[in-house]
Amino acid sequence: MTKQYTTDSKPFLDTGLALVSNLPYRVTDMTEATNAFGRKEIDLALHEMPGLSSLRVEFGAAQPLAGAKIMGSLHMTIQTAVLIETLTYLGAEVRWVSCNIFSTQDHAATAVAVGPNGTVDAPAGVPVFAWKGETLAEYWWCTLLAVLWPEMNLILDDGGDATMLLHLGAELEEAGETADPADADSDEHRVVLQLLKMVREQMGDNVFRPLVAQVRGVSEETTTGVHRLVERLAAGTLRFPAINVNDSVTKSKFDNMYGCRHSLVDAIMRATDVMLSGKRALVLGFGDVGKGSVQSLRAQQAKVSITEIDPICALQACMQGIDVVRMDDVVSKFDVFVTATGNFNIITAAHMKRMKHNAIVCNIGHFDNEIDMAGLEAMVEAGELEKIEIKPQVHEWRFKNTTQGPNGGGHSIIILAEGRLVNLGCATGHPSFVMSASFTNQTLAQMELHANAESYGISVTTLSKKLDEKVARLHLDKFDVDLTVLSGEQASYIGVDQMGPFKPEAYRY
Ligand code: NAD
Ligand code: 3DD
Repeated sequence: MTKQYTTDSKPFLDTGLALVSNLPYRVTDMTEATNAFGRKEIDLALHEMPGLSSLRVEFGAAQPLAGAKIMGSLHMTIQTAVLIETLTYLGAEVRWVSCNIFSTQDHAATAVAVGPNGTVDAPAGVPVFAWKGETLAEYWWCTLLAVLWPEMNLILDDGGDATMLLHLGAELEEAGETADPADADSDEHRVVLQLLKMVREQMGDNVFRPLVAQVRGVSEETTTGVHRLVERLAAGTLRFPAINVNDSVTKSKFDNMYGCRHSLVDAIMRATDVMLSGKRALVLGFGDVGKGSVQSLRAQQAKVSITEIDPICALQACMQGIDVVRMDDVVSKFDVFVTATGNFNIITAAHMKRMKHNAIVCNIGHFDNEIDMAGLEAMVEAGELEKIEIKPQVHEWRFKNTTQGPNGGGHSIIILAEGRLVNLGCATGHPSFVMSASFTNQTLAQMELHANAESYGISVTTLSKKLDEKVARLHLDKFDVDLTVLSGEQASYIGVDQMGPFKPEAYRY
Protein backbone atom coordinates (compact mmCIF):
# COMPACT_ATOMS: atom_id res chain seq x y z
CA MET A 1 0.00 0.00 0.00
CA THR A 2 1.45 3.40 -1.00
CA LYS A 3 2.28 5.41 2.11
CA GLN A 4 -0.41 8.06 2.72
CA TYR A 5 1.21 11.42 2.10
CA THR A 6 -0.55 14.60 3.09
CA THR A 7 -2.85 15.85 0.35
CA ASP A 8 -3.19 19.35 1.71
CA SER A 9 0.27 20.50 0.67
CA LYS A 10 0.72 23.76 -1.19
CA PRO A 11 0.74 23.67 -5.01
CA PHE A 12 4.10 23.37 -6.71
CA LEU A 13 4.93 26.70 -8.43
CA ASP A 14 2.22 27.61 -10.96
CA THR A 15 1.09 24.04 -11.63
CA GLY A 16 -1.96 24.21 -9.40
CA LEU A 17 -0.92 20.71 -8.32
CA ALA A 18 -0.41 19.89 -4.64
CA LEU A 19 3.30 19.14 -4.21
CA VAL A 20 2.54 15.76 -2.75
CA SER A 21 -0.77 14.04 -3.27
CA ASN A 22 -2.37 10.63 -3.48
CA LEU A 23 -3.53 11.13 -7.05
CA PRO A 24 -3.65 7.59 -8.50
CA TYR A 25 -2.65 8.94 -11.94
CA ARG A 26 -2.70 12.16 -13.93
CA VAL A 27 -3.27 12.09 -17.68
CA THR A 28 -4.81 14.60 -20.06
CA ASP A 29 -7.86 12.80 -21.27
CA MET A 30 -9.60 10.01 -19.31
CA THR A 31 -12.35 9.28 -21.85
CA GLU A 32 -13.64 6.10 -23.46
CA ALA A 33 -12.64 7.22 -26.94
CA THR A 34 -9.07 8.04 -25.96
CA ASN A 35 -8.75 4.84 -23.97
CA ALA A 36 -10.12 2.75 -26.87
CA PHE A 37 -7.71 4.41 -29.31
CA GLY A 38 -4.79 3.79 -26.98
CA ARG A 39 -5.76 0.20 -26.32
CA LYS A 40 -6.16 -0.52 -30.03
CA GLU A 41 -2.72 0.93 -30.82
CA ILE A 42 -1.17 -1.02 -27.93
CA ASP A 43 -2.64 -4.23 -29.36
CA LEU A 44 -1.30 -3.38 -32.82
CA ALA A 45 2.11 -2.48 -31.37
CA LEU A 46 2.40 -5.77 -29.48
CA HIS A 47 2.20 -7.63 -32.78
CA GLU A 48 5.22 -5.63 -33.92
CA MET A 49 7.14 -6.23 -30.68
CA PRO A 50 8.05 -9.96 -30.86
CA GLY A 51 10.77 -9.70 -28.23
CA LEU A 52 8.33 -8.48 -25.58
CA SER A 53 5.59 -10.93 -26.55
CA SER A 54 8.14 -13.77 -26.44
CA LEU A 55 9.28 -12.79 -22.93
CA ARG A 56 5.65 -12.82 -21.78
CA VAL A 57 5.27 -16.38 -23.12
CA GLU A 58 8.62 -17.59 -21.80
CA PHE A 59 8.43 -16.08 -18.32
CA GLY A 60 4.76 -15.30 -17.66
CA ALA A 61 4.15 -18.37 -15.53
CA ALA A 62 7.29 -17.91 -13.44
CA GLN A 63 6.45 -14.30 -12.52
CA PRO A 64 10.18 -13.31 -12.30
CA LEU A 65 9.33 -9.70 -11.43
CA ALA A 66 7.02 -10.55 -8.54
CA GLY A 67 8.03 -8.19 -5.74
CA ALA A 68 9.67 -5.75 -8.13
CA LYS A 69 8.38 -2.19 -7.73
CA ILE A 70 9.65 -0.32 -10.75
CA MET A 71 9.56 3.46 -11.13
CA GLY A 72 9.96 4.31 -14.80
CA SER A 73 11.01 7.63 -16.37
CA LEU A 74 10.81 7.02 -20.13
CA HIS A 75 8.84 8.62 -22.98
CA MET A 76 5.18 7.63 -22.40
CA THR A 77 4.47 6.31 -25.92
CA ILE A 78 2.47 3.39 -27.26
CA GLN A 79 5.70 1.34 -27.40
CA THR A 80 6.46 2.18 -23.77
CA ALA A 81 2.92 1.13 -22.88
CA VAL A 82 3.75 -2.34 -24.23
CA LEU A 83 6.95 -2.34 -22.14
CA ILE A 84 5.01 -1.32 -19.01
CA GLU A 85 2.40 -4.02 -19.55
CA THR A 86 5.15 -6.58 -20.12
CA LEU A 87 6.74 -5.65 -16.80
CA THR A 88 3.38 -6.00 -15.01
CA TYR A 89 2.65 -9.23 -16.91
CA LEU A 90 5.86 -10.64 -15.42
CA GLY A 91 4.74 -9.65 -11.92
CA ALA A 92 6.05 -6.13 -11.35
CA GLU A 93 4.25 -3.18 -9.83
CA VAL A 94 5.02 -0.04 -11.83
CA ARG A 95 4.69 3.77 -11.56
CA TRP A 96 5.49 5.81 -14.62
CA VAL A 97 6.38 9.28 -15.93
CA SER A 98 7.73 10.50 -19.23
CA CYS A 99 11.35 11.70 -19.49
CA ASN A 100 10.47 14.56 -21.82
CA ILE A 101 7.81 17.31 -21.73
CA PHE A 102 6.69 16.74 -25.34
CA SER A 103 7.06 12.99 -25.90
CA THR A 104 3.93 11.61 -24.24
CA GLN A 105 1.25 10.19 -26.51
CA ASP A 106 -1.85 11.01 -24.48
CA HIS A 107 -3.86 8.01 -25.65
CA ALA A 108 -1.02 5.74 -24.54
CA ALA A 109 -0.98 7.34 -21.09
CA THR A 110 -4.75 6.98 -20.75
CA ALA A 111 -4.73 3.32 -21.81
CA VAL A 112 -1.91 2.53 -19.37
CA ALA A 113 -3.77 4.21 -16.50
CA VAL A 114 -6.99 2.34 -17.35
CA GLY A 115 -5.21 -0.96 -17.98
CA PRO A 116 -6.33 -3.90 -20.14
CA ASN A 117 -9.06 -4.87 -17.66
CA GLY A 118 -10.15 -1.50 -16.33
CA THR A 119 -12.55 1.18 -17.48
CA VAL A 120 -12.31 4.94 -17.47
CA ASP A 121 -14.73 4.94 -14.54
CA ALA A 122 -12.77 2.25 -12.70
CA PRO A 123 -9.14 2.45 -13.90
CA ALA A 124 -7.17 -0.69 -13.05
CA GLY A 125 -3.88 0.02 -14.75
CA VAL A 126 -0.62 1.59 -13.70
CA PRO A 127 -0.16 4.95 -11.92
CA VAL A 128 1.05 7.19 -14.73
CA PHE A 129 1.73 10.91 -14.49
CA ALA A 130 2.35 12.22 -18.01
CA TRP A 131 0.81 14.35 -20.73
CA LYS A 132 2.05 15.95 -23.96
CA GLY A 133 3.07 19.56 -23.49
CA GLU A 134 3.98 19.53 -19.79
CA THR A 135 5.61 22.65 -18.42
CA LEU A 136 8.98 22.12 -16.76
CA ALA A 137 7.33 22.56 -13.37
CA GLU A 138 4.69 20.00 -14.25
CA TYR A 139 7.37 17.59 -15.56
CA TRP A 140 9.30 17.68 -12.30
CA TRP A 141 6.08 17.48 -10.27
CA CYS A 142 5.31 14.24 -12.16
CA THR A 143 8.79 12.84 -11.54
CA LEU A 144 8.57 13.65 -7.83
CA LEU A 145 5.17 12.02 -7.52
CA ALA A 146 6.48 8.86 -9.15
CA VAL A 147 9.54 8.59 -6.88
CA LEU A 148 7.60 9.36 -3.68
CA TRP A 149 6.88 5.62 -3.50
CA PRO A 150 8.41 4.07 -0.37
CA GLU A 151 8.03 0.57 -1.78
CA MET A 152 10.00 1.49 -4.93
CA ASN A 153 12.99 -0.86 -5.32
CA LEU A 154 14.02 -0.53 -8.99
CA ILE A 155 14.29 2.34 -11.47
CA LEU A 156 14.01 2.25 -15.25
CA ASP A 157 15.49 5.52 -16.48
CA ASP A 158 15.96 7.25 -19.85
CA GLY A 159 18.41 10.15 -19.62
CA GLY A 160 18.87 9.91 -15.85
CA ASP A 161 16.42 12.50 -14.50
CA ALA A 162 14.86 10.14 -11.92
CA THR A 163 18.29 8.90 -10.81
CA MET A 164 19.53 12.49 -10.58
CA LEU A 165 16.56 13.71 -8.50
CA LEU A 166 16.94 10.93 -5.95
CA HIS A 167 20.71 11.39 -5.66
CA LEU A 168 20.56 15.19 -5.42
CA GLY A 169 17.79 15.05 -2.83
CA ALA A 170 19.69 12.57 -0.66
CA GLU A 171 22.95 14.52 -0.99
CA LEU A 172 21.31 17.74 0.18
CA GLU A 173 19.70 15.97 3.13
CA GLU A 174 23.01 14.42 4.16
CA ALA A 175 24.70 17.82 3.93
CA GLY A 176 21.93 19.34 6.00
CA GLU A 177 21.41 21.85 3.22
CA THR A 178 18.25 23.26 1.71
CA ALA A 179 18.31 23.65 -2.08
CA ASP A 180 18.72 27.29 -3.14
CA PRO A 181 17.13 28.13 -6.53
CA ALA A 182 19.54 31.07 -6.75
CA ASP A 183 22.28 28.48 -7.39
CA ALA A 184 20.61 27.39 -10.63
CA ASP A 185 22.50 27.56 -13.94
CA SER A 186 19.41 27.09 -16.12
CA ASP A 187 15.63 27.44 -16.01
CA GLU A 188 15.25 23.67 -15.62
CA HIS A 189 17.87 23.49 -12.88
CA ARG A 190 16.00 26.27 -11.07
CA VAL A 191 12.77 24.25 -11.19
CA VAL A 192 14.53 21.21 -9.74
CA LEU A 193 16.00 23.25 -6.89
CA GLN A 194 12.62 24.84 -6.20
CA LEU A 195 11.10 21.35 -6.07
CA LEU A 196 13.72 20.10 -3.63
CA LYS A 197 13.33 23.23 -1.49
CA MET A 198 9.56 22.75 -1.28
CA VAL A 199 9.90 19.05 -0.41
CA ARG A 200 12.20 20.03 2.44
CA GLU A 201 9.78 22.71 3.66
CA GLN A 202 6.66 20.56 3.40
CA MET A 203 7.95 17.06 4.12
CA GLY A 204 11.09 17.48 6.18
CA ASP A 205 14.71 16.50 5.75
CA ASN A 206 14.48 12.75 5.52
CA VAL A 207 12.52 12.05 2.37
CA PHE A 208 15.05 11.09 -0.30
CA ARG A 209 17.55 9.12 1.82
CA PRO A 210 15.05 6.35 2.66
CA LEU A 211 13.87 6.28 -0.96
CA VAL A 212 17.42 5.93 -2.32
CA ALA A 213 18.19 3.28 0.29
CA GLN A 214 15.28 1.21 -1.06
CA VAL A 215 16.48 1.30 -4.67
CA ARG A 216 18.37 -1.88 -5.59
CA GLY A 217 19.37 -0.73 -9.09
CA VAL A 218 18.59 1.17 -12.26
CA SER A 219 18.53 0.19 -15.93
CA GLU A 220 19.41 3.14 -18.19
CA GLU A 221 18.06 3.44 -21.71
CA THR A 222 20.14 6.03 -23.47
CA THR A 223 23.64 7.29 -24.25
CA THR A 224 23.34 10.52 -22.29
CA GLY A 225 21.89 8.74 -19.26
CA VAL A 226 24.78 6.27 -19.30
CA HIS A 227 27.21 9.20 -19.52
CA ARG A 228 25.66 10.68 -16.35
CA LEU A 229 25.91 7.30 -14.56
CA VAL A 230 29.56 6.84 -15.53
CA GLU A 231 30.29 10.36 -14.29
CA ARG A 232 28.71 9.55 -10.92
CA LEU A 233 30.54 6.21 -10.73
CA ALA A 234 33.87 7.98 -11.40
CA ALA A 235 33.03 10.60 -8.77
CA GLY A 236 32.14 7.90 -6.24
CA THR A 237 28.61 9.29 -5.80
CA LEU A 238 26.56 6.53 -7.45
CA ARG A 239 24.41 4.85 -4.80
CA PHE A 240 23.13 1.72 -6.54
CA PRO A 241 24.16 -0.58 -9.40
CA ALA A 242 23.23 0.32 -12.97
CA ILE A 243 22.73 -1.75 -16.08
CA ASN A 244 23.60 0.18 -19.24
CA VAL A 245 20.90 -0.91 -21.67
CA ASN A 246 22.02 1.57 -24.31
CA ASP A 247 25.20 -0.35 -25.08
CA SER A 248 23.51 -3.62 -25.76
CA VAL A 249 24.26 -3.96 -29.47
CA THR A 250 20.60 -4.78 -30.10
CA LYS A 251 19.73 -1.42 -28.59
CA SER A 252 22.15 1.24 -29.76
CA LYS A 253 22.98 -0.24 -33.16
CA PHE A 254 19.25 -0.55 -33.89
CA ASP A 255 17.18 2.00 -31.93
CA ASN A 256 19.76 4.80 -32.09
CA MET A 257 20.52 4.14 -35.75
CA TYR A 258 17.57 2.55 -37.54
CA GLY A 259 15.00 4.08 -35.22
CA CYS A 260 16.29 7.58 -36.03
CA ARG A 261 16.49 6.63 -39.70
CA HIS A 262 12.74 6.11 -39.55
CA SER A 263 11.65 8.85 -37.16
CA LEU A 264 13.80 11.88 -38.04
CA VAL A 265 12.28 12.71 -41.41
CA ASP A 266 8.89 11.58 -40.10
CA ALA A 267 9.15 14.42 -37.57
CA ILE A 268 10.53 17.05 -39.96
CA MET A 269 7.83 16.27 -42.52
CA ARG A 270 4.97 16.32 -40.00
CA ALA A 271 6.27 19.57 -38.56
CA THR A 272 7.06 21.51 -41.74
CA ASP A 273 5.94 19.64 -44.91
CA VAL A 274 9.17 20.96 -46.42
CA MET A 275 10.51 19.00 -49.43
CA LEU A 276 13.86 17.62 -48.30
CA SER A 277 15.08 16.49 -51.73
CA GLY A 278 17.95 18.60 -52.93
CA LYS A 279 18.14 20.58 -49.70
CA ARG A 280 21.50 20.95 -47.95
CA ALA A 281 21.21 19.22 -44.57
CA LEU A 282 23.81 19.24 -41.82
CA VAL A 283 23.85 16.51 -39.17
CA LEU A 284 26.04 17.51 -36.24
CA GLY A 285 27.55 14.39 -34.71
CA PHE A 286 28.05 11.13 -36.59
CA GLY A 287 27.63 8.53 -33.90
CA ASP A 288 24.84 5.96 -33.90
CA VAL A 289 22.07 8.57 -33.91
CA GLY A 290 23.93 10.78 -36.39
CA LYS A 291 24.46 7.85 -38.74
CA GLY A 292 20.77 6.99 -38.66
CA SER A 293 19.86 10.63 -39.14
CA VAL A 294 22.11 10.92 -42.19
CA GLN A 295 20.52 7.80 -43.68
CA SER A 296 17.09 9.28 -42.99
CA LEU A 297 17.85 12.52 -44.83
CA ARG A 298 19.79 10.84 -47.65
CA ALA A 299 16.80 8.58 -48.29
CA GLN A 300 14.92 11.76 -49.11
CA GLN A 301 17.72 12.75 -51.50
CA ALA A 302 18.83 15.64 -49.35
CA LYS A 303 22.48 16.64 -49.78
CA VAL A 304 23.85 15.70 -46.36
CA SER A 305 27.08 16.76 -44.64
CA ILE A 306 28.18 16.18 -41.11
CA THR A 307 30.29 17.75 -38.39
CA GLU A 308 32.42 15.64 -36.07
CA ILE A 309 35.21 15.89 -33.46
CA ASP A 310 36.17 12.22 -33.70
CA PRO A 311 38.53 11.30 -36.56
CA ILE A 312 37.22 7.74 -36.73
CA CYS A 313 33.61 8.83 -37.18
CA ALA A 314 34.77 11.50 -39.62
CA LEU A 315 36.64 8.87 -41.63
CA GLN A 316 33.55 6.67 -41.64
CA ALA A 317 31.63 9.59 -43.15
CA CYS A 318 34.26 10.02 -45.85
CA MET A 319 33.94 6.32 -46.72
CA GLN A 320 30.24 6.95 -47.33
CA GLY A 321 30.80 9.98 -49.54
CA ILE A 322 29.63 12.39 -46.84
CA ASP A 323 31.39 15.76 -46.54
CA VAL A 324 32.78 16.55 -43.11
CA VAL A 325 32.59 20.28 -42.52
CA ARG A 326 32.70 22.81 -39.73
CA MET A 327 29.49 24.53 -38.65
CA ASP A 328 31.07 27.98 -38.74
CA ASP A 329 32.04 27.51 -42.39
CA VAL A 330 28.67 26.34 -43.70
CA VAL A 331 26.02 27.77 -41.38
CA SER A 332 24.85 30.41 -43.88
CA LYS A 333 24.53 27.94 -46.77
CA PHE A 334 22.51 25.04 -45.33
CA ASP A 335 18.75 24.56 -45.17
CA VAL A 336 18.32 21.96 -42.41
CA PHE A 337 20.32 21.45 -39.19
CA VAL A 338 20.04 18.38 -36.92
CA THR A 339 22.09 18.03 -33.73
CA ALA A 340 22.91 14.49 -32.63
CA THR A 341 25.92 14.81 -30.36
CA GLY A 342 24.74 14.36 -26.76
CA ASN A 343 26.89 17.43 -26.16
CA PHE A 344 25.81 21.04 -25.52
CA ASN A 345 25.96 24.41 -27.28
CA ILE A 346 26.37 22.77 -30.66
CA ILE A 347 24.25 25.37 -32.42
CA THR A 348 24.61 28.79 -30.80
CA ALA A 349 22.45 31.88 -31.10
CA ALA A 350 25.29 33.43 -33.11
CA HIS A 351 25.08 30.53 -35.56
CA MET A 352 21.32 30.99 -35.93
CA LYS A 353 21.73 34.70 -36.57
CA ARG A 354 23.73 33.74 -39.68
CA MET A 355 21.36 31.09 -41.07
CA LYS A 356 19.35 31.32 -44.29
CA HIS A 357 15.79 32.59 -44.14
CA ASN A 358 13.48 29.80 -42.89
CA ALA A 359 16.30 27.37 -42.19
CA ILE A 360 14.98 24.40 -40.18
CA VAL A 361 16.75 23.71 -36.88
CA CYS A 362 16.13 20.66 -34.73
CA ASN A 363 17.77 18.35 -32.22
CA ILE A 364 17.50 14.57 -31.98
CA GLY A 365 19.83 14.28 -29.00
CA HIS A 366 18.43 13.65 -25.53
CA PHE A 367 18.53 17.15 -24.04
CA ASP A 368 17.61 20.53 -25.50
CA ASN A 369 20.94 22.13 -24.61
CA GLU A 370 22.44 20.99 -27.91
CA ILE A 371 20.79 24.11 -29.32
CA ASP A 372 21.29 27.38 -27.45
CA MET A 373 17.61 27.93 -26.68
CA ALA A 374 18.49 29.99 -23.61
CA GLY A 375 20.51 32.32 -25.86
CA LEU A 376 17.51 32.76 -28.14
CA GLU A 377 15.20 33.47 -25.19
CA ALA A 378 17.67 36.13 -24.02
CA MET A 379 17.52 37.76 -27.47
CA VAL A 380 13.70 37.77 -27.24
CA GLU A 381 13.99 39.50 -23.85
CA ALA A 382 16.35 42.03 -25.45
CA GLY A 383 13.88 42.74 -28.25
CA GLU A 384 16.18 41.39 -30.98
CA LEU A 385 14.06 38.35 -31.76
CA GLU A 386 10.39 37.43 -31.92
CA LYS A 387 9.06 33.90 -31.22
CA ILE A 388 5.93 33.03 -33.19
CA GLU A 389 4.07 29.72 -32.72
CA ILE A 390 3.11 28.17 -36.07
CA LYS A 391 1.63 25.13 -34.35
CA PRO A 392 2.51 23.19 -31.18
CA GLN A 393 6.21 22.32 -31.21
CA VAL A 394 6.84 24.37 -34.37
CA HIS A 395 8.01 27.97 -33.97
CA GLU A 396 9.23 30.74 -36.25
CA TRP A 397 11.98 32.76 -34.58
CA ARG A 398 12.14 36.10 -36.43
CA PHE A 399 15.34 38.16 -36.12
CA LYS A 400 14.84 41.92 -36.08
CA ASN A 401 18.31 43.15 -37.01
CA THR A 402 19.54 40.83 -39.74
CA THR A 403 19.40 41.44 -43.49
CA GLN A 404 19.15 38.01 -45.08
CA GLY A 405 15.39 37.92 -44.76
CA PRO A 406 12.74 38.98 -47.37
CA ASN A 407 13.46 42.39 -48.98
CA GLY A 408 16.74 42.63 -47.04
CA GLY A 409 14.92 42.56 -43.74
CA GLY A 410 15.23 40.27 -40.77
CA HIS A 411 15.35 36.54 -41.46
CA SER A 412 13.52 33.77 -39.65
CA ILE A 413 14.44 30.23 -38.64
CA ILE A 414 12.04 27.39 -37.88
CA ILE A 415 12.87 25.54 -34.65
CA LEU A 416 11.16 22.23 -33.96
CA ALA A 417 10.07 20.92 -30.54
CA GLU A 418 11.73 23.91 -28.88
CA GLY A 419 15.09 22.18 -29.34
CA ARG A 420 13.97 19.01 -27.57
CA LEU A 421 14.26 15.65 -29.27
CA VAL A 422 12.38 16.23 -32.47
CA ASN A 423 11.27 12.68 -33.29
CA LEU A 424 9.24 12.42 -30.08
CA GLY A 425 8.18 16.05 -29.98
CA CYS A 426 6.99 16.38 -33.57
CA ALA A 427 6.22 12.74 -34.36
CA THR A 428 5.68 9.50 -32.41
CA GLY A 429 9.30 8.43 -32.11
CA HIS A 430 10.69 5.16 -33.37
CA PRO A 431 8.37 2.44 -34.63
CA SER A 432 7.41 -0.55 -32.51
CA PHE A 433 9.70 -3.18 -34.01
CA VAL A 434 12.94 -1.36 -33.23
CA MET A 435 11.69 -0.35 -29.77
CA SER A 436 10.91 -4.01 -29.15
CA ALA A 437 14.65 -4.77 -29.25
CA SER A 438 15.42 -1.88 -26.89
CA PHE A 439 12.66 -2.82 -24.48
CA THR A 440 13.43 -6.53 -24.54
CA ASN A 441 16.85 -5.48 -23.24
CA GLN A 442 15.16 -3.27 -20.65
CA THR A 443 12.95 -6.12 -19.45
CA LEU A 444 15.89 -8.52 -19.24
CA ALA A 445 17.86 -5.87 -17.35
CA GLN A 446 15.05 -5.37 -14.83
CA MET A 447 14.77 -9.14 -14.38
CA GLU A 448 18.54 -9.36 -13.84
CA LEU A 449 18.54 -6.54 -11.29
CA HIS A 450 15.54 -7.99 -9.47
CA ALA A 451 17.26 -11.36 -9.22
CA ASN A 452 20.86 -10.31 -8.57
CA ALA A 453 21.29 -6.57 -7.91
CA GLU A 454 23.28 -7.07 -4.72
CA SER A 455 25.87 -9.15 -6.57
CA TYR A 456 26.79 -6.15 -8.75
CA GLY A 457 28.05 -3.73 -6.13
CA ILE A 458 28.15 -0.11 -7.21
CA SER A 459 28.82 -0.45 -10.96
CA VAL A 460 27.69 0.35 -14.47
CA THR A 461 27.58 -2.85 -16.52
CA THR A 462 25.98 -4.13 -19.73
CA LEU A 463 23.99 -7.30 -20.26
CA SER A 464 25.85 -10.35 -21.52
CA LYS A 465 26.48 -10.98 -25.20
CA LYS A 466 24.47 -14.15 -24.80
CA LEU A 467 21.43 -12.07 -23.86
CA ASP A 468 22.21 -9.59 -26.65
CA GLU A 469 22.18 -12.44 -29.17
CA LYS A 470 18.99 -13.80 -27.59
CA VAL A 471 17.32 -10.44 -28.20
CA ALA A 472 18.38 -10.59 -31.84
CA ARG A 473 17.06 -14.15 -32.21
CA LEU A 474 13.68 -13.13 -30.77
CA HIS A 475 13.27 -10.65 -33.61
CA LEU A 476 14.45 -12.72 -36.57
CA ASP A 477 11.23 -14.68 -37.01
CA LYS A 478 9.58 -11.52 -38.32
CA PHE A 479 11.80 -11.78 -41.41
CA ASP A 480 11.65 -15.48 -42.31
CA VAL A 481 15.36 -15.68 -41.58
CA ASP A 482 17.11 -19.05 -41.86
CA LEU A 483 20.27 -18.83 -39.76
CA THR A 484 23.15 -21.14 -40.61
CA VAL A 485 24.17 -23.47 -37.78
CA LEU A 486 27.88 -23.94 -37.05
CA SER A 487 29.27 -27.45 -37.13
CA GLY A 488 31.21 -28.51 -34.06
CA GLU A 489 34.46 -28.36 -36.00
CA GLN A 490 33.71 -24.90 -37.34
CA ALA A 491 32.82 -23.68 -33.86
CA SER A 492 36.11 -24.88 -32.44
CA TYR A 493 37.95 -23.56 -35.50
CA ILE A 494 36.80 -20.00 -34.77
CA GLY A 495 36.84 -20.56 -31.03
CA VAL A 496 33.18 -20.07 -30.19
CA ASP A 497 30.42 -22.25 -28.81
CA GLN A 498 28.15 -23.73 -31.46
CA MET A 499 25.18 -21.71 -30.23
CA GLY A 500 27.13 -18.56 -29.40
CA PRO A 501 28.18 -16.09 -28.24
CA PHE A 502 29.64 -15.67 -31.71
CA LYS A 503 31.83 -12.64 -31.09
CA PRO A 504 34.40 -11.57 -28.50
CA GLU A 505 33.30 -8.86 -26.03
CA ALA A 506 35.36 -6.20 -27.81
CA TYR A 507 33.81 -6.89 -31.23
CA ARG A 508 32.43 -3.78 -32.88
CA TYR A 509 29.38 -4.45 -35.02
P1 NAD B 1 27.31 8.74 -29.80
O1 NAD B 1 28.27 9.01 -28.69
O2 NAD B 1 27.34 7.45 -30.53
O3 NAD B 1 27.42 9.88 -30.92
C1 NAD B 1 27.58 11.23 -30.61
C2 NAD B 1 28.62 11.75 -31.60
O4 NAD B 1 28.70 13.18 -31.47
C3 NAD B 1 30.02 11.20 -31.32
O5 NAD B 1 30.55 10.59 -32.48
C4 NAD B 1 30.84 12.43 -30.92
O6 NAD B 1 32.18 12.36 -31.41
C5 NAD B 1 30.07 13.55 -31.59
N1 NAD B 1 30.25 14.87 -30.98
C6 NAD B 1 30.32 15.17 -29.66
N2 NAD B 1 30.50 16.51 -29.50
C7 NAD B 1 30.53 17.04 -30.76
C8 NAD B 1 30.69 18.35 -31.28
N3 NAD B 1 30.86 19.39 -30.47
N4 NAD B 1 30.65 18.52 -32.62
C9 NAD B 1 30.48 17.47 -33.45
N5 NAD B 1 30.34 16.19 -33.04
C10 NAD B 1 30.37 16.00 -31.70
O7 NAD B 1 25.85 8.98 -29.18
P2 NAD B 1 24.48 8.51 -29.82
O8 NAD B 1 24.15 7.14 -29.31
O9 NAD B 1 24.54 8.78 -31.26
O10 NAD B 1 23.44 9.52 -29.09
C11 NAD B 1 23.49 10.89 -29.36
C12 NAD B 1 22.39 11.54 -28.53
O11 NAD B 1 21.10 11.07 -28.97
C13 NAD B 1 22.43 11.21 -27.04
O12 NAD B 1 21.99 12.32 -26.29
C14 NAD B 1 21.43 10.07 -26.90
O13 NAD B 1 20.96 9.96 -25.57
C15 NAD B 1 20.36 10.54 -27.86
N6 NAD B 1 19.45 9.51 -28.41
C16 NAD B 1 18.28 9.99 -28.92
C17 NAD B 1 17.39 9.09 -29.50
C18 NAD B 1 16.08 9.61 -30.04
O14 NAD B 1 15.19 8.79 -30.33
N7 NAD B 1 15.92 10.90 -30.20
C19 NAD B 1 17.67 7.72 -29.56
C20 NAD B 1 18.89 7.29 -29.03
C21 NAD B 1 19.79 8.20 -28.46
N1 3DD C 1 12.62 6.71 -28.25
C1 3DD C 1 12.50 6.87 -29.58
N2 3DD C 1 11.30 6.43 -29.99
C2 3DD C 1 10.64 5.96 -28.88
C3 3DD C 1 9.37 5.37 -28.69
N3 3DD C 1 8.53 5.17 -29.73
N4 3DD C 1 8.99 5.01 -27.44
C4 3DD C 1 9.83 5.20 -26.38
C5 3DD C 1 11.08 5.76 -26.49
C6 3DD C 1 11.49 6.14 -27.76
C7 3DD C 1 13.78 7.09 -27.46
C8 3DD C 1 14.63 5.84 -27.37
O1 3DD C 1 15.36 5.79 -28.57
C9 3DD C 1 15.57 5.84 -26.22
O2 3DD C 1 16.03 4.57 -26.24
C10 3DD C 1 16.73 6.77 -26.36
O3 3DD C 1 16.51 7.97 -26.34
O4 3DD C 1 17.87 6.25 -26.42
